[in-house]
Amino acid sequence: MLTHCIKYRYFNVINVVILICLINFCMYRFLDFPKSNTTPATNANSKSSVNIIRASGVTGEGSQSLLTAHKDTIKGNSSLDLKFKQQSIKPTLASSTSLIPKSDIATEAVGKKREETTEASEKSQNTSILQFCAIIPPKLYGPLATYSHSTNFKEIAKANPGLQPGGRSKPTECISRHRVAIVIPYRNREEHLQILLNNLHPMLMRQQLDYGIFVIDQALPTRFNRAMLMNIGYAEAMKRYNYQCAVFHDVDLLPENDRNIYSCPEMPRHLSAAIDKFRYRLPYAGIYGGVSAVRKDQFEKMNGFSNMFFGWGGEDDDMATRIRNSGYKITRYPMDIARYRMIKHTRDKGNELNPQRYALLKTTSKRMKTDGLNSLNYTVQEVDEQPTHLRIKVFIDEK
Ligand code: UD2
Ligand code: MN
Repeated sequence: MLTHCIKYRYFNVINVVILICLINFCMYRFLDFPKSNTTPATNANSKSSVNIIRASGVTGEGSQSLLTAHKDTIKGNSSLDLKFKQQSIKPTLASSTSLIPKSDIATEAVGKKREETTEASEKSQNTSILQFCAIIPPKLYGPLATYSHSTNFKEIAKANPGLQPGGRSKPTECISRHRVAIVIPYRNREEHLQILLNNLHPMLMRQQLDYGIFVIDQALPTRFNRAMLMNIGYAEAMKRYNYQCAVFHDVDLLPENDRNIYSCPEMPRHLSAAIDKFRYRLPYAGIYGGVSAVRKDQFEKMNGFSNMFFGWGGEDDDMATRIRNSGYKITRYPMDIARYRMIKHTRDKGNELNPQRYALLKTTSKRMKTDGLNSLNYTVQEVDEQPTHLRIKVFIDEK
């Protein structure tokens, strides 16, 4: 009997074990209960990390770095390695904006640079060490409305705080990348000068230039000589400061886009490519009149402008030949940026059409070595420091 009982109990125990196994199997198969915690940690982690990326809606560059971090966690890298990896993924402008029109890329770049500059200026305030300004100035507007009213020079200076006597200015928040002498050939056009300066100063300040404005005023009675006045302006400016380049600027041209940056160019730049007077088109391919910029070393290699063009016309074409002969090329910004409005005017007395201009243009190549900066001869009659510009009155002898 005892042996029977033992056998029976034994049988019961086996039955119970089988029953438990059966119940367990059914629960896993049909009810999908959690697996035991002996499952490898890697699987669990990878699933939850990917879910985090999707759930938080992070896409593109951000998700990429998160994903990299996640993969490294799986491999068991240290958090230091992770940080390094995340930082080494940098967004590229091209990849993130490939579908945006070119003009908008410029805006985008300006925006990005603005952030950088803010950061830079904050840093500089903290450490009191100034950094170079951003390559693309952060506060540009793009297309500009031009002001046509003439205001006296004092008022213009008042409206542009930070302007130093003599028409000097440079950014205070960073070190300018460009030291530019703006040279204006001038005689008896005060209203135009007021209008120009009223438009120019705010723009040049936004462009974060270290600049000075030199108005070279030709005394009567000699015929007007625009090119020689520009040589004089260049020479006088260089005596006063270590400018890197010069912008030669007609008094009656008002810029219509502040992305037309008056910076020192790699190659001579014709800034006034599109003028309302010429229906915003180039009248001819080699035109170089109006507003142009040139680097110091290049201007000196060309021996500056000619001193021999008295009266209207030809001096700009002579310069275009000098540029070519010196191995340089005239460059221009796009036509929607290099835009100007010319203040309406008639031909000035003392600046009549120069009948010798065509004959002179035939000899540019021969003449340029001896006619220019190295043969410049003039007398300074007056130096007049105005709040908005330095006016230098000069006498030129017409032999
Ligand atoms: C064109 C050119 C200009 C120059 C000129 C021929 C363009 C846009 N402009 O201008 O650069 O080549 O032909 O010489 O291509 N000025 C005075 N007082 C005067 C006379 C002239 O201040 O009595 C100055 C002033 O800066 C003026 C500049 O010289 O803007 C050119 O003279 P313009 O305006 O009479 O000549 P314009 O408009 O035909
Ligand atoms: Mn003009």
